[in-house]
Amino acid sequence: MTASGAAARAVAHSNIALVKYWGKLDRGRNLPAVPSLSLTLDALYTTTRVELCPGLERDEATLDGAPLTGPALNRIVEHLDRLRAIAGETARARVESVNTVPTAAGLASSASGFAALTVAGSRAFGLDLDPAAHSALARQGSASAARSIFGGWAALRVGAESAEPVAGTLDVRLLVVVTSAGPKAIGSTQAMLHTAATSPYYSAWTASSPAIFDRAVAALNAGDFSALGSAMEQSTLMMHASMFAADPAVVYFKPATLAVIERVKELRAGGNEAYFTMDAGPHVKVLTPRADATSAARALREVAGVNGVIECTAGPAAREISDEGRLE
Ligand code: 2P0
Repeated sequence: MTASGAAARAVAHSNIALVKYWGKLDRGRNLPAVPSLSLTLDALYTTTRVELCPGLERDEATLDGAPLTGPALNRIVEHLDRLRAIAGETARARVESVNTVPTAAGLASSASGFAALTVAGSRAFGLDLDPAAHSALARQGSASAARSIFGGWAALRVGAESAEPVAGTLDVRLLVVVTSAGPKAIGSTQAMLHTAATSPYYSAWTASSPAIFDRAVAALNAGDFSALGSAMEQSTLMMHASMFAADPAVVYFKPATLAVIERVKELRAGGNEAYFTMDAGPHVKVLTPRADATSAARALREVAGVNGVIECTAGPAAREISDEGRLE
């Protein structure tokens, strides 16, 4: 049994998939239908504190100071239930999370959130788990969170319980090009289930993804930035094509999204190595070698409809931190 009032705090960084996860092999266990390859980012992270409160009737959670309710709270309660089941605990918990970017900017990530909740929560419940076990637990909260347990490059293979680190020596920057604010029209979990259920292109997507993943990992191993970038663009366009063909279509593109993509292509034609990827939202993420990052960021800030560019480098693994001071 854990001592009453046990508390722990953890930080986990967001990650951006170069080769995308989109679709579930097993919905109940949340196992991915396609392999994904990601880079964990230094600048975007979530800090989470979990405190056990044995007198509490129900779990409570806040995000950036605001109480969570409804489906957002339920997802956290379900995750705490997983930890309680392993720990043999019954105590309810108070969860506080803070994101580095305002949640409303549309960049808040379930990846960093569930990775931080897993590391802080497992420790608060008295568990001493290794990264693979953290990753397997985080995956059940949100599959992309499995990758955020690891720093740098990480892969989550088809049907895998846990993500794994991937070696890579390329010195890259990831520019998060923020094109608009506001909540997304449809969340990624719902959108991927809808794509799988209605898009005739979904089977082509799942059939094609392993080869794109293999190309990307080989490019990373070889230090071939251009080959990595072109695999990255093919993965995101194929994922979005599967959504376009859903019924009704899922379209995250906005005019500014396309304007940024055009600018990336112009940069490339001008000798600046830059490649784009997009997730379940209108923002564009641009991968460049370190040497090209500053000029690319300057050019992308000038595109109409761009609100800002966040320059990121490879970030560290999720970790427990000292449970002291303000949550930030
Ligand atoms: C990814 N995305 O690989 C892909 C690319 C969005 C587009 O993982 O249902 O929140 O919780 O397992 O991880 C977003 O989906 O989905 C995501 P669930 P998740 O990063």
